[in-house]
Amino acid sequence: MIDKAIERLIDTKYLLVITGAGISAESGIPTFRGNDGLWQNYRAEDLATPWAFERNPEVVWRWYDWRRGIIGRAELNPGHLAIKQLEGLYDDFFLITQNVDGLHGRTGIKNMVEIHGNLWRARCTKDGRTSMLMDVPLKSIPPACECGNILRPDVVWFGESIPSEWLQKSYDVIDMCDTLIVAGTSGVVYPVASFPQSVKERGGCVIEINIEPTSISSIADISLFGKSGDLLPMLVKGIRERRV
Ligand code: BJW
Repeated sequence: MIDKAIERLIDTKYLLVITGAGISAESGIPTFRGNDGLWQNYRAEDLATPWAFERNPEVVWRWYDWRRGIIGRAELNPGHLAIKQLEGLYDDFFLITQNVDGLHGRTGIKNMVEIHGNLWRARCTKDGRTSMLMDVPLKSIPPACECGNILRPDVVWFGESIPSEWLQKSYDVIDMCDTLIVAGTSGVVYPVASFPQSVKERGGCVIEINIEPTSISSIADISLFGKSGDLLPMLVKGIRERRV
């Protein structure tokens, strides 16, 4: 299967990569739906909502502070680095990440959208101004904007719309790509969960990388089961060796 994937990648002109929490798991960052995603008996899905924030902004901010602590200490793993190397192997390349951890950005990757936002950024609940919040732990919770109103994490919660600019960019690259690698996502959160199907409908090839079958596996042309930190570097090595 890996050979088939490498062959396809050698013939690829425009490569699109979509990543989820699994890509950062080998950096020690809990996935969203894994058991390690639990925090003080809360499920991640119950905290990543505007309703949870409205009810109790302090609890939600403490959860983000806990995650920022883990992420701040985390190192990039071979999967992140391989994706940066893939960017260098294609004239046309784009990454859509659902992760808010900012780790892809740390590799220096340029052609990317963080479609669910970034937890190092905060947004004013009143005027929408964004600012970076790099302190861990935060000095005050919930943190306040210069204007005095409270800040929220600049991420996309359930029931909220993806900013239209990011969504449009995603649809543009889906139209243009001929191969999609989708790595480390359970593929249950929309609209991103629908992107592999959209690529297929436009005649593109879908290569899935995950430690286990997901809802994407049934439509994937090639499924590679294993850790993204092992498989992605193997793909990079194979492309480099066999490209003429
Ligand atoms: C490894 C590994 C290793 C482990 N190597 N692999 C259409 C149908 C039905 C519902 C909807 C729909 N359209 C919209 C909705 C509602 C909702 C939705 O999708 N609900 C579903 C759950 C049913 N979507 C939305 O609300 C979106 N908004 C929207 O569409 O607005 C318009 C609208 C609203 C309402 C109704 C209709 C239209 C917004 C979604 C925003 C999601 N935000 C979050 C939180 C971000 C902030 C934060 O992180 O704090 O984004 S939710 C959470 O899930 C987070 C993630 O980015 C996202 C995806 O999770 P991911 O990355 O897949 O993680 P896991 O944990 O699920 O999976 C990890 C995978 O890695 C697993 O498969 C492992 O096996 C694997 N793995 N180690 C490789 N080493």
